[in-house]
Amino acid sequence: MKLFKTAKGIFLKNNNRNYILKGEWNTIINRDNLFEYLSQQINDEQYSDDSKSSSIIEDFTLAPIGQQEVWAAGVTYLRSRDARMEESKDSGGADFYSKVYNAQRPELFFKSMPHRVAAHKENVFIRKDSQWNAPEPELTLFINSNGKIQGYTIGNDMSSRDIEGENPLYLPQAKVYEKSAALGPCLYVPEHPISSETVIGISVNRDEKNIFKSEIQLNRMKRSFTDLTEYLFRECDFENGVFLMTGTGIVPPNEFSLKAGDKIEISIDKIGMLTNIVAYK
Ligand code: DO4
Ligand code: MG
Repeated sequence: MKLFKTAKGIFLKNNNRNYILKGEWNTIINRDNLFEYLSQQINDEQYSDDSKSSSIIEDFTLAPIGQQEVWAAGVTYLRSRDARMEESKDSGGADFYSKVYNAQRPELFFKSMPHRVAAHKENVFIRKDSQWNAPEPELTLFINSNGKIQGYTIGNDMSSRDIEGENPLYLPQAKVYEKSAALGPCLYVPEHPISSETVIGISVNRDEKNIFKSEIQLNRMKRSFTDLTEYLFRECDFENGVFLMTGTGIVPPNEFSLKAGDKIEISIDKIGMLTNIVAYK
C-alpha cells in the first residue's frame, strides 16, 4: 500500500485503486500496525474516483512528512566508506570512516527539519560554497514513536563532498542546508518488511543525456535496520515518529559533481521513483 500526502488531501493507493483518507498526516502514520489500520480504512472510507485522484496524486504531491525529524545513518555500505576515505585523505580524517564502518555504534546524524525537505518534483539545492556535490540514494525508514518500523520511502541525502572531505567536523555543513534532503514520492506500507533483495537505482541526466547511472541491492548494507533504530531511540524520543535515511551504497566517481539543472531520479523497487532537479537557493 502507498500513502500519498498531497496539497488536496491524503490518498491511499492499493491495487490500482485510490482512496481518500480523513485525518491528519502525523496521526495517520504514527501508529503500531499501520498496515492493518490502512487495510481497515479501505473498507470504511469513501472510494474516490480513480482518474481524478490519480492526477491529483501526480500533480500535487508533497513530501510524505509531517512534524517528523529526518535523521541519517552513514558509512553503512563499503562504497560509502571507501569514497569518504578517498575524499578525506588529505585531511587526516580518513581513518574515522574505516573505524566507524567496523564499530559497533553506527554513525547517525541529524539531517533535516521537515520544512527543509524537498518533495518529489521539487528542486534540491547544491551549496554555492561547494564545488563537489553528489546525490545519495537511500532507503528511508519511517519509524513510529514506539520505535517500530512502519513504512519506507525514498530519500536523497545530498552531500557536499569537498566540505566534508576538508574536515569531518564540517559534516553538518556538508549535509544540512535548505533542500539538502528529498523524500518521496509516497510512504510505502507493506504487510511484511521490505525484501533484502530490493534494488535501489539512481540516474542523473544533464541536458537530457545520462551522465551517471548505478544500482545496488539492500543486502549489501552492513547494518540492520533494527540496530540503527535501536541506537537512534536510545536517548531520543520522537513524539510523531521519525524518518531515518539508511546510508548510501552508491557514490559517483570522483570526477562527478552535480550542476544546476541536473535531473536526479532515484528508484526503489515497490516504492516508485523520486525525481528532483538540482538548483541553487
Ligand atoms: O560520514 C558521512 C556521511 C555518510 C553518509 O551520508 C552515507 O554513508 O550515506
Ligand atoms: Mg548518506
